[in-house]
Amino acid sequence: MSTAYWGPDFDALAAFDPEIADVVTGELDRLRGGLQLIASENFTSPAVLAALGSTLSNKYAEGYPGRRYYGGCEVVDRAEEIGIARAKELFGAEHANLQPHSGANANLAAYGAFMRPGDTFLAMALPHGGHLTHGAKVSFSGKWFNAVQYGVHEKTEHIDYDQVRDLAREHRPKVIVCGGSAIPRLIDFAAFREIADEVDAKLMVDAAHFIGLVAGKAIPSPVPYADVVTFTTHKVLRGPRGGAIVCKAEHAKAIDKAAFPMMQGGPLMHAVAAKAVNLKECLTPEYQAYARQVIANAQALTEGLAAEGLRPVAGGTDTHLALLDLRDTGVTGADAEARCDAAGIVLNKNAIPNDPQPASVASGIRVGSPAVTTQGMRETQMKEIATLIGTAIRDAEGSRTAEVAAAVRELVTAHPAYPEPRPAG
Ligand code: DSN
Repeated sequence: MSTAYWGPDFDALAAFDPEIADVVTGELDRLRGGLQLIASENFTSPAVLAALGSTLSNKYAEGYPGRRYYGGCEVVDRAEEIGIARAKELFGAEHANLQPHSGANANLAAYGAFMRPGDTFLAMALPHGGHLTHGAKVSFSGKWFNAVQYGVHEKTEHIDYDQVRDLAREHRPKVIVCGGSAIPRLIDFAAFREIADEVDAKLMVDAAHFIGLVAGKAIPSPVPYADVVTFTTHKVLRGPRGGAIVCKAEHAKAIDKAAFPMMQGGPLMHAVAAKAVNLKECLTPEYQAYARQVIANAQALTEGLAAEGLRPVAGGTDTHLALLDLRDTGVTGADAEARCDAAGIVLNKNAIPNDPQPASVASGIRVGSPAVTTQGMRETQMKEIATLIGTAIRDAEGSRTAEVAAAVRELVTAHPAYPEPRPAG
C-alpha cells in the first residue's frame, strides 16, 4: 500500500475561504449542540468522511469496473469492485450497483429498468408514509407514470394489504413498490411478493429508511422477496449521502443500464469508495449491536412520547422511527417542530394518515433514533428526551425553552457527536 495521502486540510480551507470554513464549523457546532432526531439522518464515521474527502472526487469513470469510457480507471475500479462485493455479502444479494447519487435516483433507475413512460405502478401514497418518488404528482414518478396509490388501514394504520391486492388486480401494475419515509411498522414482504406474483408485476422495495436495520440483522430482509431493492446509504446505514441498488441476477443488466447511461452520467467515485467503507463497517458485530439499539431506543422514545400525550400512529414502532399524532395536544406539527427547534431538539413535522392539515402544517411529527444512538444514548436518555419534547410542545409561550435547552445541552455534552480529540489522519 502506498503511504501517500492528500486529504482534507481544514486550515487551508479556513485560510482561503473563511466564509465557507465558517459554514463547515458552524454546522459541526449545530450537530453537536442539539438533539438530532430527524429519522433519515445520522453521523457518518471519520473513515467514511476520509474517503468522501479524497482525490477520488476527481475521476471520471462512466461505465462499470473494467468497462469504462475513460482511461485511468484502474485504481477507482478497485473501490467499486470492493464495494459491490461487500454489498452482495452484507445483503446476500445476487447483484449490486453503488452508482446512484441518491435514493430518488436509485428509484428512477429501477423504474427505468422495468417501465416505459405512461406505464402503471402501484405504491404507497406520500401522506400515508410513502415517498415523493412513489408517485407524488410533483415528482417525475407521478408525472411520467400512471401511479396508483395505496395507503394504510383507517383503523389499524398498518399497510392495508387487502387494498393493495384489490388495486393490483384492478390496475395490473408493471411494478409494485413498498417502503417509504414514515412507516414505523415492519412490512410484510412475503405478502407483497404474493400480490406481485398474482398480477405478474415486479416487486420493488424502497428500503432507504430501514436498510441499515436489515444490514444489522435487526429486522427481516426484503432481499429474498424483491426483484429489486433500492436504498440510500446515509440513514440508519450511516454511510455517505447517496443511493444504491441490489437486485436479482436476472435484472442486473437492466438495472445497470438504467443507472448508467439512462439516468446518470459519471459516478461519484469518492462516494462509491465511501459507500464501500461504510459497507465494511456494517459487516461488523458492533454495527449489528448498534442496529438493535436503534430499535430499542426508538421504542423507548415512542413509549415516552405516548406518556406525554402524543399518540403513536400504528400503535408504536418496530423500527428506527415513530410518527406521532399531536391532535390531542391541540398543537400542529409545524408549531411542534418550531418549539422543539427553539430548544435544540431537531425533528420534523409530518403528515399523519388522512391528515386534516396541509403538509406544510401537518398534524404530526416524525422522530428517529439513528443519530442519538450513534452518540451512545440509550433507553434512559430516550425517556428524558420524550419528556423534553412533551414540555417543549406544550410550551406555547416559550417560557420553558431555556430550561429544555439546558437539559438538551447536558445530554449532548455527556454524549457528544464527533467527540474530541479528532482521530488522527
Ligand atoms: N427526505 C427523506 C426523509 O427524510 O425521509 C426521504 O427521502
